[in-house]
Amino acid sequence: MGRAQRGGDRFSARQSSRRQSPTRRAVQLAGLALLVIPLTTGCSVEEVLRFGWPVGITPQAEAMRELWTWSAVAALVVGAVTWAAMFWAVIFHRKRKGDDSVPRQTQYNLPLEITFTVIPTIIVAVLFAFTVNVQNYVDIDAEDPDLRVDVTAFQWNWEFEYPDAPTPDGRPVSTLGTSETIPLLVLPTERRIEFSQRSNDVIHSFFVPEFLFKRDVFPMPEVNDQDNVWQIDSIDREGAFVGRCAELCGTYHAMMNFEVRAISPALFDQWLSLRQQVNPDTGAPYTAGEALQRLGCGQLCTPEAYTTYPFNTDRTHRTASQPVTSGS
Ligand SMILES: [Cu+2]
Repeated sequence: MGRAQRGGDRFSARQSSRRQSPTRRAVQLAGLALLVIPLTTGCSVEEVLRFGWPVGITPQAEAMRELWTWSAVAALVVGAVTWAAMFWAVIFHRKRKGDDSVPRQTQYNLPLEITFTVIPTIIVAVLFAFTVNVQNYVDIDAEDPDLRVDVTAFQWNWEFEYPDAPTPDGRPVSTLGTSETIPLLVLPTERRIEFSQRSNDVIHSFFVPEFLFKRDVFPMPEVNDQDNVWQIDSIDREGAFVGRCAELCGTYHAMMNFEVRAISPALFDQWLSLRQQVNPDTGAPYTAGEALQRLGCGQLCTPEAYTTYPFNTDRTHRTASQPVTSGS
């Protein structure tokens, strides 16, 4: 083989690699974007895999988040395979100029049709099994929870009662929200808590975004055949978390908020026992805020809610975003 011919071969090889370059460049760019976008937006892998969900604070929330993450990953994998097949057909099997022949027809290919039916059925069955598993865990009603809380919803506020903690007058410890105060739902971390909920009027919905869970609050749940009791294994992080009504229930629905205050079990026991005693300054049992203030555990024991604010019932009030101070 002469030197001139070898040079010619190298030239045509370079030419053909140049001809492939647009596709190759597109693939390289897509790969680079996949690497660079998560790195430059400062998102951690964990944050990316949450796909926008809040960070849950209960084991149930974490189980639901994992189900969501892996369902989304499975959907992305199926999506990538589908997009690849689509673009492969669009790019490499497109109609060429001057070629009017009909492409090879592949319909009624029985093995292919069976494969295309069986694979999605398996995907749906697997997703279904994982979903049922997590749902059963979220719906679990174990015997003897560490704490029981009765939740009552009404237009447009909440009452939280601790039925196993009576006050001197024999009624259970209760926290009632008003137009001026956001009710504080004080709960211990590291304990199994059972909520029983009912409504005094229309349908509401108990929703704490960090629980990644909400349940409709029905009037007369027994008559309406509703499972109104649910549990969480524990709250895994101390903090203040906003709670909301998630069912459109009338004029002030949007303002029907409360605040979960998750404190350590030892502090919670002190708080609950204070609430069963009379506050010498007022002559009445300690309110949720007074008892917290007495504990003095920094911001967590602030007597008023700070994740949301009370609503203003003055119908001529026109500044929606302005917080209203309680003055009490
Ligand atoms: Cu409501």
